[in-house]
Amino acid sequence: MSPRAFTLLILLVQDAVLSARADVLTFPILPPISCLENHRGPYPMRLVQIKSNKDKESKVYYSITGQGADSPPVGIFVIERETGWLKVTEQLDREKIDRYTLFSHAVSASGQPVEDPMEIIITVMDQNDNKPMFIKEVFVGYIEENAKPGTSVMTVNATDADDAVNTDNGIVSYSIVSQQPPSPHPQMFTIDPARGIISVLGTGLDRETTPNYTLIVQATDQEGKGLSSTATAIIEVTDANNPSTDGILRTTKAGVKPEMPSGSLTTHVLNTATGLPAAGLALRLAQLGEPGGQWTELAQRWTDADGRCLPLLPPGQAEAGTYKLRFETAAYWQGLGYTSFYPFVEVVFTITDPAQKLHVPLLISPYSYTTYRGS
Ligand SMILES: [Ca+2]
Ligand SMILES: [Ca+2]
Ligand SMILES: [Ca+2]
Repeated sequence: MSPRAFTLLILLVQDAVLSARADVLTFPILPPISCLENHRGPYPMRLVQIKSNKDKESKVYYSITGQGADSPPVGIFVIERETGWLKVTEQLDREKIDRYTLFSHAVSASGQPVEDPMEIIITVMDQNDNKPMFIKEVFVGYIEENAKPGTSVMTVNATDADDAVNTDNGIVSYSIVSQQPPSPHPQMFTIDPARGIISVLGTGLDRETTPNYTLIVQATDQEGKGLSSTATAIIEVTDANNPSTDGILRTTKAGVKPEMPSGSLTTHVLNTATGLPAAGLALRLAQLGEPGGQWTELAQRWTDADGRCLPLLPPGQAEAGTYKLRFETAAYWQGLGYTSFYPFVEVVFTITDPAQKLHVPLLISPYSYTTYRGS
């Protein structure tokens, strides 16, 4: 039999179906049928009518096979046995399945095939139903205090589940929403909108006056015009004389003496729900006794308006060992009218080199916390 005898008639073109350029399409040149995800329906919704020319000679019955028809997810697509109307029975989700390959079959009343099976491809068209999502809640970067404008600091990344090939629904654009503190300039950093690379914009980075910056970064899809979400980028400004956190003192210029090592332990607490310092949060430092495993409390502090407190171990008082910082997070959140999932947060860490400055920040929301080794 000639395959050209099998014709496909696009009889109903709803806004869910946008592919048909002609009303009658002849096998084997079948363009994909497009169907919009999240279409409101009502369901079942007619897509196309399949028709065999053999129906002039005798009664023809239609059926479909393939993914979404008789293999999982079964029953997304059905065909009316006698009329050949192909229908979609429920809303499609492009992010789950973006393309279905079905085969239509036509048989006579006696069950004999009257046509070769015909391939029908249904592509699911995208709607912008996913926000960009940062791969982390908090990103941490380091920059040397004498870094020149243009020096890159760190990269932030967000993903978007939507289509970034045929639409801009999945194309993410990055921006900086805020910078804390806004000194010495409110725009000390800039971000590459396409790549998420944060780099130095302003001059005057100074570890002594501003040891770190908190940026709220935003990812917006549709190349900056669509849905958005935010994350926190912490930038630690490192000492030009001691740029690393490995505890090795280096001299950057000949004849310039490195700073005297000062063993001190500091922290700061940031509320990532607001991007602002967490003020009035109680914390305690304890040291693990060896042997015995008893914790001995060494210091108690409250965070100030900048989320900071006096050094927990003043210079010269650190010794190698295991320490624990306990942050009273529940009381802090309660004070703001929130319930915290974490009644307190304990960060246990090891000091191996007492001469090294150590900074242990904590970033909190009612449902998450992050800590990292600062400098
Ligand atoms: Ca979807
Ligand atoms: Ca989508
Ligand atoms: Ca999107």
